[in-house]
Amino acid sequence: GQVLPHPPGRRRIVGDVGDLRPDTAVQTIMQRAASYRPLLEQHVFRTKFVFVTGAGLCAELCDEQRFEKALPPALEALREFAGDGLFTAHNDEPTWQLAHDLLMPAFTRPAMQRYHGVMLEAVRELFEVLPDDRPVDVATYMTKLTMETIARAAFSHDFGSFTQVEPHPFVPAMVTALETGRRMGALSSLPGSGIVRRRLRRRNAGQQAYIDTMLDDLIAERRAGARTPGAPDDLLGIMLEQAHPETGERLSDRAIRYQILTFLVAGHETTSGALTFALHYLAKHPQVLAAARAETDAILGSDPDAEPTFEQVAKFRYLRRVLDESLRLWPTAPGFARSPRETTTVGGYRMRPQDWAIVLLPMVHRDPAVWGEDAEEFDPDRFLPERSKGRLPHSYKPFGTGERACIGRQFALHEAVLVLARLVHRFDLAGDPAYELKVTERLTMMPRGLELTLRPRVVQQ
Ligand code: MNH
Repeated sequence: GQVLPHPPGRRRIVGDVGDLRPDTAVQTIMQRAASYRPLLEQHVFRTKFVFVTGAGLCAELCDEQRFEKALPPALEALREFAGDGLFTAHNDEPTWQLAHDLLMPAFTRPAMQRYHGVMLEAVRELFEVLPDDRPVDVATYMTKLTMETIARAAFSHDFGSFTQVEPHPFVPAMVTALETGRRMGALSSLPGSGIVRRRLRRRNAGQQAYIDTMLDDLIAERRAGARTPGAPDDLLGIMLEQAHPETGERLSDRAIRYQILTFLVAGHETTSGALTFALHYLAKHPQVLAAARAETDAILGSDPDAEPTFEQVAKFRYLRRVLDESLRLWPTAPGFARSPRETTTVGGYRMRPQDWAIVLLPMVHRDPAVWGEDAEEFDPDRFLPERSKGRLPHSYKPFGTGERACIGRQFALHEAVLVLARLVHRFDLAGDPAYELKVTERLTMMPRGLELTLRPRVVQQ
């Protein structure tokens, strides 16, 4: 067979496990990959991983004619939790097309207008509970906000995140279930791990039962009220009431449960991570913060309670660049996997349909061939139209690619820009100057230990 570029250190049995730890695995691979472009190979026990680190190779894998989405072990493991929901469905599973066709209309521009009000209200409630005289853990509050926003917008369900100190019990239950899935996935390549996996599943049973009951109640509640006029036409309403316009097919209750879980998971942690990274960079770069704030003042005026209209959100061009640049350095979904439709050669290596490679986004997004020698620096102006012109296509992919790309992209961008605008317009951001960015990994990337004091701004007249 062919020999792929492989950093030294591979051992018998464990392969390249070395100092890989679940909560820093992506960052460890990033370090190992430092001088491996456009790709490298790693073995974790018996599983072979190919990571794509170069923008040119990423562009090739984004060619939908030749390649398609693949489910690497981490996503395969997530099926334990989210089944054939949109995110974890195999390309040829019929539920994907059905759910995709049914739900796409919920992410069009007119639909987004309906979510705008939900997003504004969630921010208002956040401001009521956000302490403004002491450092707060930014990720905690951003996660409450995005969780509440997706739950209300998609399922008209209030999690009460703002009125409780502790997160809604669904959140730890979900984290445990996800963690169990991840562990089982990691074990799947280990011979003789059946007993451990059964034990893990048993230990998770209580959490899973809690989640299942909650979702069943949510569905039953809505079913009971379905005939009352004015039942909300949110994602849940669409899934319960609509048949496919051409085939007449409907989603089963089980399929609906998987989609709800998918949207709750996919729809909140990625966005809260993006917001938290952006706030970190804003606090670290006073000139960037000043420019962002000047923009909010120009658009919203001097009243700190002013809320943007739907149309105004698209006008925060500078804040959008801040967000884009944050997602360049720290794409909160750090990768996606691709397989060739037919056996082919990429970068001089043969790939068969059963092979897959993971596009390692933080590396592609820092490829100096595209982003320059200062690729590691935070500079929102990289995304100015005049500087983006002529850039290699597919060198910036925080929302994935092709027909399996993120369905919630516009939702996430609208929400994140709106929240950033309200925050920088209203507050001064004071961080600990000694804080160095630390990143923790679950399924997504999230700053760890970032604390900021958000003091009401002193407005100079
Ligand atoms: Mn989202 C798919 C990133 C916000 C719902 N999302 C993807 C993929 C990436 C991604 C990357 C493709 C994964 C793959 O190819 O395996 N998503 C993000 C990021 C943010 C985000 C970085 C925020 C920032 N995502 C959201 C939001 C929602 C959402 C908000 C819901 C409202 N995402 C999805 C769903 C899919 C997805 C559903 C699966 C789409 C499909 O395969 O049909």
